[in-house]
Amino acid sequence: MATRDKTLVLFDVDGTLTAARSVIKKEFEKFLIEKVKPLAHIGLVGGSDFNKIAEQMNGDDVIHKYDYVFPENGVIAYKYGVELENQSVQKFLGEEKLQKFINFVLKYLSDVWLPCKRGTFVEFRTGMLNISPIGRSCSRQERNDFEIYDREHLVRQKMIDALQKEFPDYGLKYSIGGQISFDVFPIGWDKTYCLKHVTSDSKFDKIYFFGDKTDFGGNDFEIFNDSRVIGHKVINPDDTKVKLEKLFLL
Ligand code: M1P
Repeated sequence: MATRDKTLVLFDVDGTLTAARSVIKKEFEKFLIEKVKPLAHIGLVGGSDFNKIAEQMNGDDVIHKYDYVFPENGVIAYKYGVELENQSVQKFLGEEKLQKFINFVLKYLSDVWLPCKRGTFVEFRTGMLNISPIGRSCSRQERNDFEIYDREHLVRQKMIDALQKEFPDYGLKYSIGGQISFDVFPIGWDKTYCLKHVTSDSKFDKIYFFGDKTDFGGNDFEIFNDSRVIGHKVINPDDTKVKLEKLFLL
C-alpha cells in the first residue's frame, strides 16, 4: 500500500494524461485527484510552457490540484501552489549566441518547402526555444497533416542535424516531443531537470514516472531511464489509467 508522504507519481502531459495538445477528460482528472492523490503525491512534467499546461489541465488552478507542476521540464517549478526558483535559456546562452542561433533557424526555414506553412516558427520560452517548421499558428488539421508528412520526410530531424552541425559547442540538446515542433534547451535540462526539486529533501522512497515518448529521441527518454525513478511506458491516457489502477488500487 502506497503512503502519500513517501510516494510521488510524475506524469508527462501530452499522450499520457491528454491527447496531443488537448484538454484532460473530466472523469480522468477526477480519478487522479480523488483516487490517486490521497495515496501519493502527484506531479506534472511537461515540455510545454505553463500556459499550455494550464489550458490542458482546465485552468491555472492546476498548481493547486497537483502537488508539483513542472512546465518546460521543470525549469519553471511549482510546489504546493508556490513557484520555486527558475533558470532561463537566455541567461544560459547570452544574447550573442542566442541571436546567432535564431538567425540560423530563420534562414534555414526560409529554404524549407512544405505542403503548407503558417506563422510563429520560433517560440521563445523561459527554459527552451520551441521551433516549428510549419509554424505554431497552424490549424489542428494542418498540425495532424504535418505530423504524417514529417514521418515520411523527416523535416524536423534534418533540421536538428543541421543545427547540431552548425552549433556543436553551444551545449544544447534537441528533443522531438510533439507533433509539429522540437524543443531546444541546455544539455541536462530535459525532464530529469525537474528531479532536483523533488530529490533535494530525500522525502520520497519511490518516484514513479508515466510517459509515452520513452524511446530514444523522445522527450520522456531520459527521465524514464533515470535510476531515481520507476518508469512506466504508456500508449495513451486510457492506458495510464489502467496502469495506475493496477499499481495503486487493485
Ligand atoms: O509536450 C510535448 C510537446 O508539446 C508541444 O509540441 P507540438 O506543438 O509540436 O505538438 C510543444 O509544447 C512542445 O514544446 C512539447 O515538448
